[in-house]
Amino acid sequence: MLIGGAVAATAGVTSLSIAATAPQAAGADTPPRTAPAGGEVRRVKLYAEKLADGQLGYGFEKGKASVPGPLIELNEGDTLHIEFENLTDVDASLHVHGMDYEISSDGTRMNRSHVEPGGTRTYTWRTHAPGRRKDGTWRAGTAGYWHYHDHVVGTDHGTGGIRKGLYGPVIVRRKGDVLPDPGKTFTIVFNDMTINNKAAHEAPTFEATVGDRVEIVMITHGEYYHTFHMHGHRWADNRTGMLTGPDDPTQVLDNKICGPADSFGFQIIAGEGVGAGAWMYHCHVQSHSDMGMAGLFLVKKADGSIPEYDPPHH
Ligand SMILES: [Cu+2]
Repeated sequence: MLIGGAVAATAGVTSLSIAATAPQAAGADTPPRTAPAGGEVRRVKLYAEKLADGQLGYGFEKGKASVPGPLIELNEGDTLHIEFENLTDVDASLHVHGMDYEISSDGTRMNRSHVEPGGTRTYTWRTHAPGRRKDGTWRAGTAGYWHYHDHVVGTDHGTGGIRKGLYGPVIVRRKGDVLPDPGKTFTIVFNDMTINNKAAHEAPTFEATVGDRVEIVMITHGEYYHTFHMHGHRWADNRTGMLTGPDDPTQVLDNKICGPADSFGFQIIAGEGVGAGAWMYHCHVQSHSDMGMAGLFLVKKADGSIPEYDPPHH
């Protein structure tokens, strides 16, 4: 397993990924790669900084912050030490959902685990596999689609930080979980009335080729409830978003209600059974989609073309 510089070299600064094998689009015809067992102790640098447009972002390198922040991927049993440096001019922090962390890694002002401008602090996240407690009850594992965010900027709940873009995705995998194709994990955040803090009607576009195994991490922040809808593709409403077999009773969806700080994720085979096209994803609250909470999942044919797609002219 890799961390920090080695990962940045292979996966760019937008993703902290396990990169276990050489990137190779497997498509849906060959067995997908699967997650290894965890247990690694890993380290990474994370910066919070002001972006050119006045928003705030997290990034693995100075000057490379983004909204959403970079994807952090772990396997159950891994421990991650995050050396967080606050390059903004206000107090900021790192608070995560779903992980095991001590109060000193809470990222809140109440227990002085925030970071002053120019300061650094190491936050430690631990994860664990599921198992039986000594009392016989079952303890859930950490695996899931989670997220991190600031908890200090603006208010003691990080309302200003989240509003300006200080949030990002975390995926914890269980040994044997199917992995998406390299570079095909996309994060979609409904934050107030924006998608990934983009202006209305300028939601991000995601691209894949028919047969790619694509993974979506969907997070909600802000003031409103939304419904996340994807055209032409469906997922299962469970931890992985995939059914385990013919008798798995999990409901299959193409639309899911989501509220502030919710997160979920799933994998789809791009264009499976429906082919290439400019497939929409959007909030299905009608006034919200009309106000611009809609983007495109561009699924290309093998030759790169997208039937019936008329790209926007700027
Ligand atoms: Cu909405």
